Amino acid sequence: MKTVFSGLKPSGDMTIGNYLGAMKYWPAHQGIARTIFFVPNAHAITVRQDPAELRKRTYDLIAWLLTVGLDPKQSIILVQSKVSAHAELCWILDNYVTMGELGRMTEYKDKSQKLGPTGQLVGLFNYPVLMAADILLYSADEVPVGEDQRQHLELARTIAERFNRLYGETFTLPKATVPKFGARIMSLDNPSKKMSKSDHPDSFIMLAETADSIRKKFKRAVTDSDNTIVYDKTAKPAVSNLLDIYAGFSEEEISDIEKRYKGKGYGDFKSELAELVVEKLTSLQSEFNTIRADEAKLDAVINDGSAKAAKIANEKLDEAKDKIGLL
Ligand code: ATP
Ligand code: LTN
Repeated sequence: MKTVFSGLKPSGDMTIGNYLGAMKYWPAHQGIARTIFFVPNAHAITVRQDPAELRKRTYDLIAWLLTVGLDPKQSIILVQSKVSAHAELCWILDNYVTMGELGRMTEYKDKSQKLGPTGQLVGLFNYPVLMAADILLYSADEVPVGEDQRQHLELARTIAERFNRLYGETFTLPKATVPKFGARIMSLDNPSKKMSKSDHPDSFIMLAETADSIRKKFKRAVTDSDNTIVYDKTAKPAVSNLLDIYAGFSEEEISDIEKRYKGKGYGDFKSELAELVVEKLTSLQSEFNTIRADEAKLDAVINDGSAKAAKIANEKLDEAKDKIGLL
């Protein structure tokens, strides 16, 4: 049975980009594969976080994972900071990757440029190695993520191959599985930038966004110059992004949506898109609110899942330590 593993970091409120590019696809793997999902909260501290907010968002995320259909009876659900093997394997793997390789990571280049010298923390630079440790500890075969994480997955694979070559078969080589549609939802006010939960509020729609705010944000979303609903990522990036969002929520083919809007303009399209998203998110939100209200139950999910995960992770960590001569 193959292992499917992925996670979302609690660095802001979940957006429809996180949902359409990643989370939405996770529950379908349950029952078919060994499924492990986690909250990489140690990754979130590579950018300054308010401690109370970080704690709250970690619970929010666990509640969202349950809301979209992950079942603690079928999947292992853990919080990264509860399993110390992640940090330990990260240190080991640090010695099998070069500064040059990490310096080429586009997410690091973008974030460090945006943050300036005081934000260029060692943890931010080392982020992809902790991510490799996360994945390799659980012998993940498939890691379902959005397009932006492909490069990090390739690095995890390179590190695993290098280690295996030196010490014999130790780590499973992971593969990114990126969805055909929705893998790169763009910002609503700038279709050349990916929608990101740590960006400014007009650029994204949160899963927790209110109905009024969803309507306002779609109304304000940038469009392209002619008034036609046609999917063309190069010539019409803004409308193509809105079509991706539409298709992601309605589960329709883009070509069917285009046909329905033939002869109609942006106004109709945007307001109907807003209503579709309002309907979907309102129903997810009501389920989320029920699940989120029971923090004791969330604690039980976290503790139980993290204990199960620690067993798997510690075994792999011990194997790696043994291979390189660490007692
Ligand atoms: P941050 O802004 O803090 O970097 P983020 O919004 O980019 O956060 P992550 O927690 O880094 O989100 O990503 C979680 C998952 O969501 C990953 O699999 C990532 O590829 C996916 N994802 C993030 N943004 C998008 C997007 N705009 N479109 C599609 N998938 C996305
Ligand atoms: N960097 C990832 C979050 C992440 C992750 C992982 C995803 C950290 N460790 C392991 C999959 C597997 C991101 O989505 N930005």
